[in-house]
Amino acid sequence: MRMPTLLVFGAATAAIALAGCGGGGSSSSSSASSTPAAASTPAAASSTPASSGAGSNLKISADPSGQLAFNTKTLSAKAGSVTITMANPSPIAHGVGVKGGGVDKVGATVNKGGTSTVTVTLKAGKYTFFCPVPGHEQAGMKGTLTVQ
Ligand SMILES: [Cu+2]
Repeated sequence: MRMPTLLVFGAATAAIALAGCGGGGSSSSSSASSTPAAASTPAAASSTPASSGAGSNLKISADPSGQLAFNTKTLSAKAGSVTITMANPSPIAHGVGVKGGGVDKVGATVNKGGTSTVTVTLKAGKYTFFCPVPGHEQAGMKGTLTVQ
């Protein structure tokens, strides 16, 4: 007498469990359809820094003793907007520019105490940052900017 009762009870439990699974499956598929909306939120958030002028901001300086050199030969930045700001503590006028890969842009040439800034939009690759004052790049006032 007990055995059949347990079997019926067990079968009913299994049926309820299956129904529960089916309901759960349909509700999870509806939550999956809301995923694109959730995914668009990070995308909007990531566009905010770009519109606010974020990007790579690199700071360098000219050699303070008057050597035709920057204080670094290598810079690295993330792809996108890249700004290089060069302080000039040198008695010689200097500036900063970026070239390579079709890019060729220079900032102002500034005297001692000034800053030269150049902003470019770069894809991944290697570029050259240099001083646009005639003769300075040739004398070694340049370096490699690696964009990733
Ligand atoms: Cu220079």
